[in-house]
Amino acid sequence: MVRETVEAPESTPWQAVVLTLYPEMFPGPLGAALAGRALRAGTWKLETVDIRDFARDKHRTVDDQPFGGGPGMVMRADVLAGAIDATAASWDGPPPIYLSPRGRPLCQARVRELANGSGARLICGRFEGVDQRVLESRGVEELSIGDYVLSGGETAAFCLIDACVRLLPGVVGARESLAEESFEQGLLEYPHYTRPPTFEGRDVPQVLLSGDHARIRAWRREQAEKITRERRADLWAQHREKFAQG
Ligand code: 9D3
Repeated sequence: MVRETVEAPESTPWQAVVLTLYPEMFPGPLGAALAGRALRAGTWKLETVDIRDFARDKHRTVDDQPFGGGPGMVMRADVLAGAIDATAASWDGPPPIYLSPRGRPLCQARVRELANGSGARLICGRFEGVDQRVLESRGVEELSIGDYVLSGGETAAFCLIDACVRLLPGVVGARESLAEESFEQGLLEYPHYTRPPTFEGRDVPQVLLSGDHARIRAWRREQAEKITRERRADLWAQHREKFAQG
């Protein structure tokens, strides 16, 4: 009988490559807690590339004034292209991602796709933005983390990487993943309580102490729906659509 040798899957960890003018900001918060533990365990790895290393002049210039005028500076296409291309040969993951306030909003579905792949190559901008031509020529995807203004892409990169890493196998326990599935029905979470039963005169809702698990489940569901309706009309409409009864 012929038996093929079944090799263990080549276990190359999920990889984040971050192109930035501030490599000293990394791993930063990703070196602590859940993500930091997973980093030290070899579940994922982090590489930073200093974009300034790809400047060509003696002043190591990475930006210039915008053609057409206007405020601020723009990151040069040639410098950024050099940094992207230097990381391309060893990369078998998706096209680079530019974290940008004009990107499509990052969502959990995209996070899941990225976490299921081999990694993410992230470009962190500073200045007003980067030259449009390098985004086009290198097939760059643009992602935003929300409608507020950051001072640069690095903190957005922390968010994206953190969201991916916690989905990698073994990073978060099975209990939490199950809890997440119910959250993915598209509702915000119900309120939580623990000891003491009275805090500054405020009692824990009686139902949670009743031991009646059907009533507790119904109460939590009610609360989740109420809070979603009040805070997130957009999520609520989506939820109603998905679970419409006729
Ligand atoms: C006045 C025009 N500004 C756009 C709102 C210019 C501008 C402000 C801030 C350009 C870049 C930035 C830096 N922001 C990011 O790099 C960024 C970001 C953000 O500011 N909000 C949400 N998501 C992201 S992802 C990267």
